[in-house]
Amino acid sequence: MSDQPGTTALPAISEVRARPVVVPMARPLRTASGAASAAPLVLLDVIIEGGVTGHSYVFAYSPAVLPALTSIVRELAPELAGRTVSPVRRMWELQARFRLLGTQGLLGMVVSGIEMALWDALGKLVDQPVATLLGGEPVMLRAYDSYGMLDPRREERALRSSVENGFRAIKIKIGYPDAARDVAVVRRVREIIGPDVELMVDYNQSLDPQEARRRIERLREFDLYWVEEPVAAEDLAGHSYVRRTTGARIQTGENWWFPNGCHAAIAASACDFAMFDIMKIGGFTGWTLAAGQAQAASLPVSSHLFVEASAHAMAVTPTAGWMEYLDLAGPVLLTPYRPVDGRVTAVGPGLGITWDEDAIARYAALR
Ligand code: SMN
Ligand code: MG
Repeated sequence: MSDQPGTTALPAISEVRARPVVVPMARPLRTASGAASAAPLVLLDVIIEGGVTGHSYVFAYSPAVLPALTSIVRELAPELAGRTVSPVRRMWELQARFRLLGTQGLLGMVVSGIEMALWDALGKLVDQPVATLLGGEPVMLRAYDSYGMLDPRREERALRSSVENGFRAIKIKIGYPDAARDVAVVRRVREIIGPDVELMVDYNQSLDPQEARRRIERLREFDLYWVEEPVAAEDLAGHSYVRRTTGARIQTGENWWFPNGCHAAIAASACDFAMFDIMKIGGFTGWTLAAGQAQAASLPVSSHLFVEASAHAMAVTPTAGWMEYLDLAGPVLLTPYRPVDGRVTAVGPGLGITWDEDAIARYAALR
C-alpha cells in the first residue's frame, strides 16, 4: 500500500522476457527500398507481481537485428524488476537513463515496446481497454488496406475484394526504376478500385526531391489522396520542397523518432498528414504528446502498422484520420485483428493481445 492517502500502490514488474520470431506475411511486402516475405518480430512479455502479464511486440524490419533487439530487452530486464507498472514514468526514466546515448534506433524500439506492454498489463489488471484508461473509449476508426508494390493484373482480385469488404481507401507502394511503370500501375489500380475509393501512394523514401517533383506531376490525373515519403525521411526540407512545388498532399511520419521528430517536421512544414509509428514515436507516452502537436498544426494523424496498439492511441487522438491496416502479428495472436466493413475498433482488455503459444513455438527464431 502507498503511504499517500487516497492512493493504492501499483503492483511491480517481476520479469521482462523477449522472444524473437519470424512470422509469415499474408501479402509479401515489396517497397522501393527493400522487400520482405516474413516479419521478424520480438514478442515482449512483462510479468507483473500477482500474475498478470503484459504483451506487445516490436517489428525488427530485418532478421539481422533480432539478436540485438532481444539482447537489449534482456539487458534492461533487471533494471525494470521491482518498478511499478506505470508506463509513463517508466518511459521517462528510460529516456533519462539513456540521455547520453539517445533513444533513437533499436534502443528506442525496445523502450517503446516495453512501454506498450506495460499499458497492456495495466489494462489487464483493471480489465479495461487501454483506450479507456487513456480517458477515451474504443471507437470505430476508418482503415485503409495497405498493399506493397504490386502487379495490378495478378492482384486485381485482391484489390476488388478489399473494396467489396468495405475498405474506402487503398494504399499501394510505387517508386519503380522506370517512372512510366509508376504511372501504369497507378492508372490500372485507379481503374480497378474506381473513382470513389481513396488511393494513396507510398514511395518509401526512394526519390530525390527533383525526381519526386517530376514523377508526382505525372500522377496528377489520378486524384491521389496522399503521396507518402517521396524522399528520405530525414530530408524535411526535401519533403517541404516537393509539397510546395507539386501541390500534392504529402504524408510522412512513420520514421519520426519520439515526439521531437514530429516537432521538427512541423517546424519544417514538411507535410499535410502525419503518420505515427507507435514503436518509433515512443509508445503511448510519445504518441499522445505528438498528437497534441499535430492538432496544433492541423495535421490529420494516421497510424503505421501495429494495428492492435494504434487503435487505442487513435481513440484519444484529436485529429485521428485513417488507420493503416497491415497485419504483422496476426499469425501469433489467438484473436488476430479483423477489420469490419473497412473499420477497426480497439479491443481490450489492455491492448487485446493474447499469444497463440503453438504458433510462437512454430515461428521461433534464434533457437
Ligand atoms: C512500410 C514500411 C516497412 C514495412 C511495412 C510498411 C510502409 C507503410 O512504409 O507505410 O506501410
Ligand atoms: Mg510508408
